[in-house]
Amino acid sequence: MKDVTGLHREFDGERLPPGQRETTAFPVLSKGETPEIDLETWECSVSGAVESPRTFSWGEFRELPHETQRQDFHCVTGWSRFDCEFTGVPFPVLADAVGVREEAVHVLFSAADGYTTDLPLADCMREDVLFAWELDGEPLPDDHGGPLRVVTPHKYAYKGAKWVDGVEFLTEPELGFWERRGYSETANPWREERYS
Ligand SMILES: Nc1nc2c(c(=O)[nH]1)N[C@H]1C(S)=C(S)[C@@H](COP(=O)(O)O)O[C@H]1N2
Ligand SMILES: [Mo]
Repeated sequence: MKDVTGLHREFDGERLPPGQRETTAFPVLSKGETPEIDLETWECSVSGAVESPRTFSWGEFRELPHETQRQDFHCVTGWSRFDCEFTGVPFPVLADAVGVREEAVHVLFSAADGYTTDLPLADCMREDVLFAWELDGEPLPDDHGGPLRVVTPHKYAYKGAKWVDGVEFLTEPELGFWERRGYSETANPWREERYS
């Protein structure tokens, strides 16, 4: 299994970012209710500044090349969970499947509960940014974003949309749900970029 729990070194930080405490529980943080999602009709649309915009059915998404990684998870409210095992599709694999155009600079993720979050394209084009459907060897629990969520181990976890069903490649930045409400656009845990 690929282990990316050492990625804090890239950011000149300790494994536990400043101001965080480690928890072995996995709290649920959602802005509202957990949406009901039917895999028969589930679709994820990939749109914007790409060569071949398309939607993926659940079966199509699961056929993309995928892998399991050991990752740490840092919530902006102050807890970190070490050694999560996520299985899914690395962001660059999805990007490759649609062909990202040169004008694309930013990405807006959207989700079935109306949540959105945004990141610069360069912050997404990392093998450790996963579209994940498994956690610790089990299907991703509904409350944690099942059937599919994004995980961003190099950012606070609000950058990872649970119940993700849209990925839009943008030519200009656009703010997501929490980013519009004062959370940091960059969200680097080792610099404690919590608020903007
Ligand atoms: N769709 C969606 N994704 C979301 C959220 C949300 O409310 N809706 N909350 C974010 C926040 S603030 C955090 S900390 C993590 C929490 O993930 P967890 O509930 O699996 O711990 O999901 C992020 N992704
Ligand atoms: Mo959060």
